[in-house]
Amino acid sequence: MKRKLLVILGLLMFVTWAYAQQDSVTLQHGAHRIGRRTDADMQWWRDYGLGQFIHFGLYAQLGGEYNGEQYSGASEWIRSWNKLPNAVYDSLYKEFNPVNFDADRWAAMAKQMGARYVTITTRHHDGFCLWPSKYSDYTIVKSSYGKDLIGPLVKAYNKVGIDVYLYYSILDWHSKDWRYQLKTADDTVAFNRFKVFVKNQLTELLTLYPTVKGFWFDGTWDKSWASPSNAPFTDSLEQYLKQIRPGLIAGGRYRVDETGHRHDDANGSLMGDYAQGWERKIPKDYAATKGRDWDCDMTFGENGWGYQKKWLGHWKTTDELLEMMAKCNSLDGNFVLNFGPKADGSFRQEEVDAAREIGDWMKVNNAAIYDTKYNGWEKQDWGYSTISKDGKKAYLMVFNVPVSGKIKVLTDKAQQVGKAYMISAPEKSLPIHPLDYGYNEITIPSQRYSRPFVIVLDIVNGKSETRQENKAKT
Ligand code: FHN
Repeated sequence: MKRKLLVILGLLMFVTWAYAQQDSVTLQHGAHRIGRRTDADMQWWRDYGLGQFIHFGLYAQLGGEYNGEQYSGASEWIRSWNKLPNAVYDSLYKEFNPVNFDADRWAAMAKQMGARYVTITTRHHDGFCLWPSKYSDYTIVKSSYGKDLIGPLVKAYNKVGIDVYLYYSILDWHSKDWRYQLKTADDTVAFNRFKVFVKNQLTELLTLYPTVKGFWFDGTWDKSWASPSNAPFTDSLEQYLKQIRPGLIAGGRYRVDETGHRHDDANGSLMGDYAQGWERKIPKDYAATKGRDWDCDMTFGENGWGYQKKWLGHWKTTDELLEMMAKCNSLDGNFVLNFGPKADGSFRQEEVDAAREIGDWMKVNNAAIYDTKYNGWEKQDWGYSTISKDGKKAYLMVFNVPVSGKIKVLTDKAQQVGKAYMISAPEKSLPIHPLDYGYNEITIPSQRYSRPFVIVLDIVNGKSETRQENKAKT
């Protein structure tokens, strides 16, 4: 009997072991960390709340049009349009001359908007470099402008306290060595040269601009880059970049593991420091974020990142953008709004206006966005909430006020609400009426609201009080 039991136990252990083996793949080039980074650089990244994205390049000269025709794709993709000869596009640099580029003005606009970091395209898919790269002859120094744009930008943004990240496309339509797919031995030889070029350029960027905080990689979906055989290179490149710049923050979009998985390795762990998959979309709930660091980059239009002469289709209003920012932050992500400057280096008026309006809102309400985190509440009808890192203040970003003028707020069981007030009038407490099941009814000052607003709840930790008459034993 005892022997039988031992055999069964042994069998059970074997099945459990075999199941566990099946569940996890042994990877040399998968994620090297499970879960979030815990260092100060990453903590600072996590606290940004709001960022600015800038897509600037030769595509701005066309603004989504060629020969009087409108390109229906994203304007920065126009080089791939079969109605536009490559040679025409590749000559645009000769006229590229952003005479109205004023780094201090760009930085001032971002600062006023409340952005704490910026990501700028150093080289988009068209291959044109906005900095004087010694590894390419297709750079801004060869244009009519004739000088570096990234350096002054980094300096100006840093001067006003904004961190700079560099967008870098691995995909390069201009390079003779870049391949979408490696079909022949020659392709492999050429692509190997391309990889050296990428490494050189990334090293060069970190060397030329030592205050840069990290990279936002793009274009890594190609069969060449995403091939399992590229796993050792992408892995060692990330490690190399982090050696030359300790604390560097690299998005999770560019590595591939030896099984061909991108973003997440074959075991479902994120390769990189934050998830880069939330492009023009926002996770529907906290579970969808998998508890990771992430940011969402968002366009004003439905798609299109570079300058577009005609704003066709739907373009987001300031209130819509504020709501997206609130939602992202309530789910522990940063919100990054994209701008597409015109070829002369100025911004279109709609973008300037939106930046100013967002900034006006941020001036009053930024405590709900900066240095806050996911507060564990379920989504509620009135809007979105965040909580301060010490857990003492919950911020309710109210987008919907019911006709009753009262909102019902469901807090966590362990959170007792001490006081509620409008962020703009902290001295005036709002009436709170505790309800059963953890709800508090808060009366909103009766007035016409032209923008969403923030209510602060002072949180007193402890069990929430339930009124005696409600303690029925049901
Ligand atoms: O193809 C690009 C696109 O042009 C733009 O740069 C965006 C920004 O997130 N990234 C790529 C698409 O994922």
